[in-house]
Formats: sequence, C-alpha cells, structure tokens
Amino acid sequence: MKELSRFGVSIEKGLLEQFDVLLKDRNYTNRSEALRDLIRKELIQKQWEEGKEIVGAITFVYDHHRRDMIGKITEIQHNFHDLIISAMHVHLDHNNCVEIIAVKGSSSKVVELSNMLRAIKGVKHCTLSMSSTGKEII
Ligand code: NI
Repeated sequence: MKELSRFGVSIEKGLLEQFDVLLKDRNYTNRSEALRDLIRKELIQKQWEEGKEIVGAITFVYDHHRRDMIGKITEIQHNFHDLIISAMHVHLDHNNCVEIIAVKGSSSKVVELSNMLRAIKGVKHCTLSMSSTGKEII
C-alpha cells in the first residue's frame, strides 16, 4: 500500500457545504477521494496544456453521401497514423455515420487531428475527449 500523508485544510464553511453537496451528487462517499480526484484532474489538465502524451477519443458524425468525404477522412487519418491506435465506424442510419477514433500521442497533435477532422465540410459534429496515459498519475 502506498504511504499516505495527512494534512489539514482551512476552508470557508459555505464552500465546504457546497463541496459536500457536489460529492453527494457525484457519488463520493468521502472527501479524501474527491479531493484526490480534483488534484489528479488538475495534474492531467497541466499535461494537456504542456503537450505531453495523452490518450483520448475523437468522435465525429458525418453524412457519407457528401462528395470526397470518405477520401478526405481517410487521408487525414493516414497522415496521423502514428497517433491512431484504434478506429470504429458505425452506420447510424441511411445517411449518417459516426467514427470513434482512439488516439495516443502528444496533446497538441491530437488537438490538431481533431481540428482537421472537424473542419471537413460535411462533418456535423466532432468532439475530442482527452484523458491520461496514467503513467505519471498516482
Ligand atoms: Ni457508415
């Protein structure tokens, strides 16, 4: 088991009450785990800002009937092949497709790939969800 440190925190009463309400909403059973997660969230956010290696998912919806659509999407993904670890394509209905691409690499390259896919004419919506490789996070 990892060594634990204990520390005291001074906090305004009202802020702590708001924190406790948030914890209950998020299903935390104690403040310690919630605080650890807040710290991890900030550390991971810092990794994103510094262009460190991250893992993430790019999800985008498009109408596959548009001219050159598939060609453009394929070409961009080949240009970033070193970032893409897995891809899933789902035919949503007669017109619409969704692709979910799992990525691993520098956050700045992942953002660049996501922005290029989003900017393709015919892509209706594109989201990037970034997480951590977990390596530097305890
Ligand atoms: Ni499809």
